[in-house]
Amino acid sequence: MADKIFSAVGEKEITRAIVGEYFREFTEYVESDVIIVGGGPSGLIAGRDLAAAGAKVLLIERNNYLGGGFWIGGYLLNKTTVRAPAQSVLEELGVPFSETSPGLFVADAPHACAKLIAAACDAGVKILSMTLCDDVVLRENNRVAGVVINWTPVSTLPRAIAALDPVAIESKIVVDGTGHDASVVKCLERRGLLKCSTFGAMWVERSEDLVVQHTGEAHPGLIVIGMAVSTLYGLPRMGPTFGGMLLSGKKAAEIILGLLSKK
Ligand code: 48H
Repeated sequence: MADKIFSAVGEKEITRAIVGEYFREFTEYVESDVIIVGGGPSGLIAGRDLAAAGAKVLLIERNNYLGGGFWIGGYLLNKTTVRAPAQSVLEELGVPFSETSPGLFVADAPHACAKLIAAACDAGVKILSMTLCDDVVLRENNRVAGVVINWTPVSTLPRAIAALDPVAIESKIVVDGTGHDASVVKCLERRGLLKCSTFGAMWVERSEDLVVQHTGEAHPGLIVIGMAVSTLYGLPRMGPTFGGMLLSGKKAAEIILGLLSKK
């Protein structure tokens, strides 16, 4: 066997590769077609469909992992469920599943989540992890035209140490996929531009239809998806079932493609 198995690459090349590629991509995506805030199931499927249709999509996630609440299905058990017709999304992603009662499908949550993340990446969605969105960019008539971000750890530092401004990035459309927090919606509420409710009690038979029906443009330039829709409009919650999240993301992608075609 040869003495050396790996190429003669040292620390400086590895550091240059990481820093160089990160900032090359960041510079390119400072201006995107769509910025999706939140890498949960609704944000990932929306990003995947948009990027697959040719849109330039940047996804911002405050954690160092994607998937949001999709890794675990409820009660900390790693099975996930969807109700018909959302099993079609599992089929599309190549996730194995079974029907446990008519119209109810169960899959391994880590498998489903990993496939969804991979599908978004394969389609061309670019991702900024450990990045917190804490404000919006507004233009004429208060149209949302981008977001203000900072590295997540900065938000945990004492103000005296981290008295620094965030940076702003621009896009034609911003998507709030931040789940229960509805973080982007709340940026507008702080300015009196949108009135935000709080998600209602559990009622699965109603909630998922309502989330998909209410998915759309809540304010010029801002599309709200997934659990953020329930928080914004005070809709009932659905508990550990994810079909509404997936179909909300897919509906949003269709709406956004329509909006982009007019810009
Ligand atoms: C950057 C942020 C910020 C921010 C939040 O919670 P999620 O999984 O969201 P959805 O809507 O795609 O899916 C909801 C689902 O997981 C769920 O919880 C359900 C169905 N609950 C039902 C019920 O009854 O409770 O993901 C949101 C993502 C997370 O990864 C956050 O870390 C991220 O958004 N995020 N990222 N900047 N300001 N706020």
